[in-house]
Amino acid sequence: MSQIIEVKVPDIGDFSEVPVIELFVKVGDSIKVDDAIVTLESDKATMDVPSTVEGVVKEVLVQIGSKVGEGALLIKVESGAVAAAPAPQAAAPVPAPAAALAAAAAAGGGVIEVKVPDIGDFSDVPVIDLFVKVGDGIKVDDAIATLESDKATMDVPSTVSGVVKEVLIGVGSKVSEGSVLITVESGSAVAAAAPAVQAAAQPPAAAPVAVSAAVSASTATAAPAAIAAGLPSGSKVHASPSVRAYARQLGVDLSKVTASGPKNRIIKEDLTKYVKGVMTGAISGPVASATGGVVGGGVLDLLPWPKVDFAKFGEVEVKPLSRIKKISGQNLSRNWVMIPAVTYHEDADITDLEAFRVLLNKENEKAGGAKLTMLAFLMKACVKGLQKFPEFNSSLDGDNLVLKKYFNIGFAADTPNGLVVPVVKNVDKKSVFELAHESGDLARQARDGKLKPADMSGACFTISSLGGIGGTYFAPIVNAPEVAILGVNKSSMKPVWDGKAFVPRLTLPLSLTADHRVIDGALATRFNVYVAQLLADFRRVAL
Ligand code: CAO
Repeated sequence: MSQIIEVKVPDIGDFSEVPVIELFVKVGDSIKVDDAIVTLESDKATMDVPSTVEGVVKEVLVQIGSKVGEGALLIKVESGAVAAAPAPQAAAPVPAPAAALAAAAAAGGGVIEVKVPDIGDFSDVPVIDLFVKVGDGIKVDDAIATLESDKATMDVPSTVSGVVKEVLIGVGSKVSEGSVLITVESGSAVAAAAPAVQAAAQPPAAAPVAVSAAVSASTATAAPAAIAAGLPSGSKVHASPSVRAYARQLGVDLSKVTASGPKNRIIKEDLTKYVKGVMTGAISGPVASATGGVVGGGVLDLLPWPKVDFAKFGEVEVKPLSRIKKISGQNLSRNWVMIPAVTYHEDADITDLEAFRVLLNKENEKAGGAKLTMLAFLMKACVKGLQKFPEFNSSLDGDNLVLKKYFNIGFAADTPNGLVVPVVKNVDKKSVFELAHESGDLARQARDGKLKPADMSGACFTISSLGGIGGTYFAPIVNAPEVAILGVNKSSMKPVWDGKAFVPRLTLPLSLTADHRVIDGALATRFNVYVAQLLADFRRVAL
């Protein structure tokens, strides 16, 4: 017996009012299960909505440009006897694990394997986050693990409710479609209720993960395992992979965010609201201690990363980012977006200082001592600057400025694996020789990948010296929660007017980037002028 079945937009994550950009069916068409009906395009992803029934299209209720959300009616289909769907919504094919659950339910509960569903063209995908352990109670849709391919991060949700009996993967395991993740003992009560929930609520088997993958790929925020491990896992919260990735990018602990989405899901707007709350001081949280102050809401509405098939234009090689690059990339992005930073330039006359350094090095060479570097002199001069202008030795914490009474200087070190920032502690209490020795030692350890976390923490101010390489000026990015960073390029001889004639002077280009919320232009320029004076006549450091 034939019947008319409505085909609606399934759960498409956190999207609503999504425009239809392609329409594949017209009245009279024969359609099969999984045939695409429309393509929807959100600001993050394009996704096909497949048919969940077989039959003949009787009515098409959308057109290109229509805006739809979950539950919007797309088409009506007259299904013949072939259509298996007993009721419109229940027509969605039950994913494989749900079918297993149904079987278990029929048997009055049991141990069910939860496997990796269809994840598109990915295989041997590493697990970067694991949200469950043996003994945990788990519900349908609770995230079990996050997988990270080279293209996307994706959460695998549970398709059953019950108690986790076995966890067959760990962080770092590689999985593919069909790999067993966990086994769950479903109670008979749970099992009895679950099949109906599954059939009604689950979109077609391939849809959730495929859509999520597209979203994550387009936002291009695959979270490095190290960062994910460093942040609270958010294991008991519901959020799509794109929202999780966005939260990692912003350094937000999802368990602190109030959910407003369906089934208590955290949606992007919840995250934005939380971050705005932190920025304005209405909520205290990790973002506040990292940045403080107020950031305009628009800043957070990031556009998706452009996705280009480069191979279309020529040969390419795909090389994974190093762990250091992934971590520093996340930090740099946050600091670049969230700090209203301005860079101020100054030239320091280091003619006499360089002559003094060369002289000391000659003497020292004879004595077999360590080589004095310009970096060591710069550290000493900067600490004098921090002492004279204490705002430079501070960090924002919400509405407060934390002024530090110790003087630790970080310095950017270029290593084969990326940029790291070792920290020399208590620079005010050390001689230039000691600073040269210690910074040289730390730079060596950085290049050998031997720095410990303690060697890279506690900095008050950072120096980024490109002087050994070249360059004229650059604009370094403030290393939050510090409020300023000094960039240094290669010194060069320049003609300087001494009132009567041009004289050759060795000139060191300085580029100071400062957080404008703490340091305004006048203060920044005073700092630069003072440091340049110290470098021009280093005797002043002793005063
Ligand atoms: N002007 C001219 N010459 C300079 C100079 C300057 N400002 N700074 C250093 N030099 C010279 C040194 O005197 C040395 O010359 P000699 O070998 O003849 O003595 C040579 O350049 C190499 O110095 P170096 O850079 O190896 O040593 P350093 O102590 O000055 O710097 C370190 C150490 C760790 C800062 C450096 O090796 C490094 O990694 N720099 C890159 C930092 C970076 O990537 N910053 C950008 C971060 S993005 O914001």
